[in-house]
Amino acid sequence: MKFAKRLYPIVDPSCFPNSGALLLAAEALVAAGCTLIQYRNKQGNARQMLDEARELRARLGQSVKLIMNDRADLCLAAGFDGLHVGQDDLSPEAARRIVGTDRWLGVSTHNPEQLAMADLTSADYLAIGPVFATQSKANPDPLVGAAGVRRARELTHKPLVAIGGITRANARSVIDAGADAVAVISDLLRDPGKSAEELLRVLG
Ligand code: TZP
Ligand code: MG
Repeated sequence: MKFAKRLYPIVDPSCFPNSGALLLAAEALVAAGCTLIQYRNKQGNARQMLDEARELRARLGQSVKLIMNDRADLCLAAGFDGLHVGQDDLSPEAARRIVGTDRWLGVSTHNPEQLAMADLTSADYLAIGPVFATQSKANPDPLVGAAGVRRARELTHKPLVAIGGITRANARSVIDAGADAVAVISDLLRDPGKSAEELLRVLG
């Protein structure tokens, strides 16, 4: 696989006043040119998550790749295109058995050891972070900085996503350090369409 665009937006209901606002933001991201969106919900129950995920799919159509965070069951139930797992979720191989080979599987890592281990799995892409300070994750791992992205790039040939504190101001430096794409939550919250256009522009 290859990322069509260098921006990987994540929408998280904890950042929006209600479901309608999240759906509008996702539509604005797509209108701005985003072709891949992750749905990340750390608080909702399974029923709420599935309802919202199905609504995202219905509103955005099939041309956008939708990635479910954490939950293989909801990935399948909502008809999503991929699953993203972290170090405390299903292992990459357990997740792969559920989602199959046609869906994308991404794996989060936070240091060179985890990155090297994940590189040995069937993951389609790897994530490294947090690169910079972030308010969007509870109990974040230590920051890896641009140097951590550079080290990760040396350790894998898989597509590499950098995450954590990435903004219009620093996104280019993260790509220059070797990331193929940047995953962003907070720098897309204010005026998502315009923010995404600007990010896409600086990412080139
Ligand atoms: N994993 C590492 S940092 C992070 C996640 C999910 C949050 C990224 O959000 P933001 O607001 O772009 O820093
Ligand atoms: Mg997870």
